[in-house]
Amino acid sequence: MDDLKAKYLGQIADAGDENTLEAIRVAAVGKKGEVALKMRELGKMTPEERQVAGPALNALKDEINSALSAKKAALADAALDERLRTEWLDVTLPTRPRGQGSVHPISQATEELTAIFAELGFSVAEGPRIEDDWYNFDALNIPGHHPARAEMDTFYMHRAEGDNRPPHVLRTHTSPVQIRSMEKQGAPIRVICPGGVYRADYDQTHTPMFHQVEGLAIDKDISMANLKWVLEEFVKAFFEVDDVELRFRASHFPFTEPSAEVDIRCSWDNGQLKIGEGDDWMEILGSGMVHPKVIAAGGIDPEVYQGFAFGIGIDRLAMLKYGIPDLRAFFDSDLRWLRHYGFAALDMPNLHGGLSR
Ligand code: 2NL
Repeated sequence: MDDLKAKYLGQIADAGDENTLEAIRVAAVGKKGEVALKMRELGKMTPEERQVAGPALNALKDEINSALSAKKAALADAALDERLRTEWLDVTLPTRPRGQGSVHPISQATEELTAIFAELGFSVAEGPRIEDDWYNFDALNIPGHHPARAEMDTFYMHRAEGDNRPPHVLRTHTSPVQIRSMEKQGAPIRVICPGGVYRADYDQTHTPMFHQVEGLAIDKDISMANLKWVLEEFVKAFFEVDDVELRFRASHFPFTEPSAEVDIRCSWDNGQLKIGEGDDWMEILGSGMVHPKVIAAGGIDPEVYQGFAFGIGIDRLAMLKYGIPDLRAFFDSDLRWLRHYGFAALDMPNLHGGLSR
């Protein structure tokens, strides 16, 4: 038995790959392997001999099996080490200017508006796209029975069988990120939250995933006047015009009171959009003073602090600014479209260098 043990442990130690290891396993501890043959001889032994040989054979079998699995793990480790050594990528290398990739208009618009709000003192916050219903709804003053929940065409995610907690949702707006920012940072706070959001809706003007930027400013004396100025500065900078006129129309959102939808003065001549002049009005965003319940949900005292918030669709902003007619093409990954509407990489928008060159 000592010979058997020495032979097989030696072979296992020398094995260089999994196939060899499997062959050793079959020969040693397989159904017709050497250990099994020895076990068959137990029947011919005296009870006294059997009492010694039986446990010894079982111990041998165990020992060979654990040597096999240890070696198997070591081979897998070595294979992984080898892959990590050979399959690597230096992500710090400069890109090769092959003229292939381009920056998607949504990324471009996001970079541009981030640069504008940065100059206005807003930082950027991001958060999870899979949310629980407290952050997506309750904290925003949208209770369970509220029609807004149904109107939002929410994507719900099933819990595991037997888990009766409310389902997770794909966020329907980026407001949850602002609730999380309030919780984390407290007041005063000025953030924008750009990112992808989800609603079960698909037609000419709706895609099930789209992009939104929401803004939030909370401090001790914030009013609608501050909101109006910030939005005017934003619209002027984003559309690169010297003057704009905004029109605030009373509206309703559960998370703001009062609420206003905001239109900009514009003209559409021969399909050509001009911002800041003309006799038309175009709705571009929703806004209002943050509801005291929402401020409290963010862990801030609404008796001391108040603020404004707004929400803008990034995809539509990009369509308007860059003259892109069809929303759905945004998400087709058509290379010809991307080459046509895409922007040069490494050409980061900023206010002194110009936003979109
Ligand atoms: C729209 C409306 C809006 C907000 C979003 C917001 C977020 C917090 C608190 C209060 Cl944490 N409000 N966001 C406010 C008003 C309007 O979006 O139609 N967007 C396209």
